[in-house]
Amino acid sequence: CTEYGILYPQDSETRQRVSLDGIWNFVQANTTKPLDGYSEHWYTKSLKDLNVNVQLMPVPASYNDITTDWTLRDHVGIVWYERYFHVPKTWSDVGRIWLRFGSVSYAAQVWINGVEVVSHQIGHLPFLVEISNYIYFGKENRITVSCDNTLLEDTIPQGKVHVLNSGRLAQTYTFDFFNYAGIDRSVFIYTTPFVYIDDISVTVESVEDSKAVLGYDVVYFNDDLRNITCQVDLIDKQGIHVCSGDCGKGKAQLTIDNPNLWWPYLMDKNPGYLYTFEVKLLDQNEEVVDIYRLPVGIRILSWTDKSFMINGKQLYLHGFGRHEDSDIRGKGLDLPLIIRDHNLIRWVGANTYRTSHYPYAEEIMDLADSLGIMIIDECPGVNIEGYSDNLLINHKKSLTELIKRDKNRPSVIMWSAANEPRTQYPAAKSYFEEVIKHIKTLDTSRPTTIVEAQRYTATDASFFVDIVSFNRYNGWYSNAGNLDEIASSVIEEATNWHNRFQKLVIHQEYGGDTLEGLHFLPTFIWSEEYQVQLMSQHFKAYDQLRKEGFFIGEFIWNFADFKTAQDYTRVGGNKKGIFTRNRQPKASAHFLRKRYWALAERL
Ligand code: GCB
Repeated sequence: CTEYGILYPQDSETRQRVSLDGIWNFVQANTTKPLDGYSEHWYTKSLKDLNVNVQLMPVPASYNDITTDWTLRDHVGIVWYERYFHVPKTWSDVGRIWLRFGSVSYAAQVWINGVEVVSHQIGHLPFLVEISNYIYFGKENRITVSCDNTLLEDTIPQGKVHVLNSGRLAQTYTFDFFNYAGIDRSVFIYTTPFVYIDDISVTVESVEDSKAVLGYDVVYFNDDLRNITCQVDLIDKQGIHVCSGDCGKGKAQLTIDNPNLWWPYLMDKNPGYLYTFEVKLLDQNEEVVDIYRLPVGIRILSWTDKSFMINGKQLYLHGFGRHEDSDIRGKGLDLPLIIRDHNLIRWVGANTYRTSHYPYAEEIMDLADSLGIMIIDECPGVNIEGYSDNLLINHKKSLTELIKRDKNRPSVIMWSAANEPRTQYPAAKSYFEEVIKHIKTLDTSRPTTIVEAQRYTATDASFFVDIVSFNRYNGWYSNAGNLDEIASSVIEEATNWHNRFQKLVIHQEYGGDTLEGLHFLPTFIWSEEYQVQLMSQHFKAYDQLRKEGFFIGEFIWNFADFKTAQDYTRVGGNKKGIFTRNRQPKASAHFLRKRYWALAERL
């Protein structure tokens, strides 16, 4: 399915969508024969007609925390999902019918009425397929999905599977967040006409002297060889037409006078200004054959080794690393949660976050676009090690799919190729040279980064990126309890990263676990007081570093507490959040709020 564009399904005059979200049938299978479901061809019949335990499972959601059964929470291997649906009769002659998953973690295989239609690997990324030829009209359809959460040495991310003495499989991985799995984002079926808009790319070529130039490229399919013209119209927030152009014949441009620029939150009274980029296919009679409306923001990024600018204005990034994570639904898309999160992000005064450590749901990215929150967009390459050709292929694939999905988003200001890869090994150098080169073949309008955990002397990977990022937990993993060592260590390390690589530098992760309600005077680790003190020592360092110009960002780890694998270093999960897992503030959230709002006033 990688040959297709991956535009989000949309209702319009020419398109209709039906959600397949809801309660599905679900079976936990064995990973090998018998009862893995493949050898028994479970996709050819209803799961309910099999002699297996069929459970109810919500979609979207991770399946792990829905039941009371720890063997499902810790399951390794295959599970099966199934549901039935009807298609409106009117769809029999509208054109094409598509099936699109926002993501299935980790690998999926999909059947419609017993016929395999698509398979996909790598979680957190959408995939689609045309299913027109497999759909019944006037009778029920069955969709069956097998989902495999196994992580191996060449999957992105990597993991290892062990056989325990009991014969049960156990998955291990080196990252700490819980390996949630399942159909964790929305599923749609939708229509397009036969002749349809497949992909749209919009870039901002220049913004100067009250003029902006947009570059664009529209790909459409016209296999019935009708005489089609393609037209784009830019429409502002008030619905006023701004300008038009032709499309479908390769790259073209639009010039906009006095554009309303897209500004980040707190840099303008109206952050996140979005135009509508309306693409139309018209037949000889000027009738609309297909129409797609893409929100676009006009903003341009530029950078040197001393500054990072948006629309010519200096940026200082202040925010968090986050996770898609919450009680019960795991990494499942949850609209109340994502709105609450973005209310909290604005309450704290953050202007940026990193989608640590994988691409977030498109509905989340839409919020960032429209609220003016900047995003460091990370692919699922977390803790990469054991560099192999297959791993590189999968890593590049994850970036291709991520960039295809997010290329038009004004909120995305940087691509993160990896978090904490083991860059101390010699093979890492050529591997990451390739990875960064690959990103540059897909997009040169945004800077790249690799979030490093090695010492600046131990890695060469950051020579290939535009912006150097490092994670360091002073006062926690190093020098726990020694608050007075923090400021000087941070200043020294950030300066050394800059001196070695001659690039902009961001401190992407710092922090300490904090149990809500635990208090100690004088301050002691794990208490709310300690988290605040640890932050204030970092702020001293950042205020000093900012004077140097090269230091452009501070990110506390983490926005909220999150679930981890079972481990004696984690009491009920990772507690480095400034918010609890159910999104209430710790003392640190109030403290961070003072700083972030003050930073915004200084910009
Ligand atoms: C890190 C990782 C992050 C962990 C964090 C921690 O360096 O990048 O994924 O959650 O440390 O709290 O250990």
